[in-house]
Amino acid sequence: MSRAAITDLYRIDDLLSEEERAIRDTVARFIDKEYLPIVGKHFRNGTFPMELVPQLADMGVFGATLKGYGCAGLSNVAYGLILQELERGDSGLRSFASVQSSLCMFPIHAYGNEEQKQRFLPGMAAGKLIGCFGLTEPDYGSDPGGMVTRARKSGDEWVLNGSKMWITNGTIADVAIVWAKVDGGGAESIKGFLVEKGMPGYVAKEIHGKFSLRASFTAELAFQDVRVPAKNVLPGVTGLKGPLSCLNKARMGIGFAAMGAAVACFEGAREYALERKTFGKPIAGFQLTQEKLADMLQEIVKGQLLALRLARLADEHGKVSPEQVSLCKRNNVKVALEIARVARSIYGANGITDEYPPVRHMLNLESVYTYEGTHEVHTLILGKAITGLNAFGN
Ligand code: TGC
Ligand code: FAD
Repeated sequence: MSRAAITDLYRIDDLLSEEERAIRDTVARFIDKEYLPIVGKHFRNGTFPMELVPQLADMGVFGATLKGYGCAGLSNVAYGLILQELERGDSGLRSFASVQSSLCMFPIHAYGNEEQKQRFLPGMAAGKLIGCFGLTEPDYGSDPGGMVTRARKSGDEWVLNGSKMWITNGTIADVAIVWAKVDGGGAESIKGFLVEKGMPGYVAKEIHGKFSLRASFTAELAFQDVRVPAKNVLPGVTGLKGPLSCLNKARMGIGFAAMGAAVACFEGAREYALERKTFGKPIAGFQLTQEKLADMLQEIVKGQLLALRLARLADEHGKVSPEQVSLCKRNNVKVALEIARVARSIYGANGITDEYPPVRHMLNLESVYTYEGTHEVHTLILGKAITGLNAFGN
């Protein structure tokens, strides 16, 4: 059986439309030709290949599911397949696209006024304007409702004070969507502010020392009396449901994306196992290695079906429930992380180097396990849906 036929043992390909397959294959070719040859260098150096952004834009990656404003208007399935291929390259590349599309363009499209949409979306779709999403704070990650970033009304402006932590693309963003509580209110008062690069009092500082998501920029954002014009507030949403609705989109994409990392690890490990010989025969011929490969493939097939079903539900019904999203993100990231670890073991000592992909994916997936809602947060979202009891806090 060919490599592709083995990975797609259940012919999931047959469940996709021609358009979905075409966009996936276009992105896959881009990853193989343009990205895989350079990803190791970027991971080692802690950099991101900005020169590839125009090509990503040309393929319709940014704001892929949105309609109008230069966006491709694709299905959720097509978007998921794009993210799967990007993460087959590296989580850093996929994160760039998720943040730009689901976390920045989506809220402007869903909650912005016409002037904001015209001002930001076409440039973002073209990759000429980069966005970032500021929800997490140094002391409030899993519980964003506790955020202390505040905005106070002053004439026709808002005065923003506070900080955000672990913000993907923070140092390169032209616009940051910053979620803040207004006028001394609680979580129900949270609003989204479009904070633009260069606004006095706004500083983005790169976070160094990461062992994960190295081929991605991650920043701390600080706001000291930043005067944000009223025209830069998203008028269409108030409360925690604003940022959380963006997360639904991004988490659904991560369900597909994690399977991309898993496929890269599985295919690489299979190839390596067929070539590497010990005790006079390929390690792929040992039953223990075969069990590892069988477990990996089994979880990939299940995870891909899960992601596909979730996105189809979203396409057919216009929305999915948070617990449907949580189940997919929770399962697929966990199994992808296990697959990356097992793949790493098949490579033996070679597996700990950056010459082969599994340890890079393994390290990245540690972040994916934590961001977009930690594994534990998704457990509790499901727990609440199953029992009706809230196990989050008091
Ligand atoms: P709770 O009382 O449950 O809800 C508050 C309000 O929000 C509504 N809501 C949702 N709306 C839309 N989608 C969802 N998934 C929603 N979940 C809740 C809810 O109906 C309510 O609305 P209303 O109108 O009644 O006020 O809120 P809580 O404070 O108990 O928190 C719930 C919890 C823990 C599930 C939530 O806060 C959570 O998901 N925490 C995790 C935070 C998180 O995921 N942060 C991610 C930051 S961004 C990121 O990581 C980007 S990584 C880069 C990349 O993607 O590549
Ligand atoms: P904490 O909330 O402090 O959690 C620590 C541990 O406690 C976790 O294991 C958690 O599951 C557990 N825990 C917490 N509460 C409970 C509970 N009630 N019950 C059981 N266990 C619990 N954020 C953004 O806003 N924008 C971004 O662009 C962004 N990009 C990121 C990029 C990277 C590389 C990383 C690593 C993070 C990024 N984040 C971003 C932040 C990310 O969303 C948070 O790290 C995540 O939400 C968890 O918050 P925390 O790190 O503060 O952990």
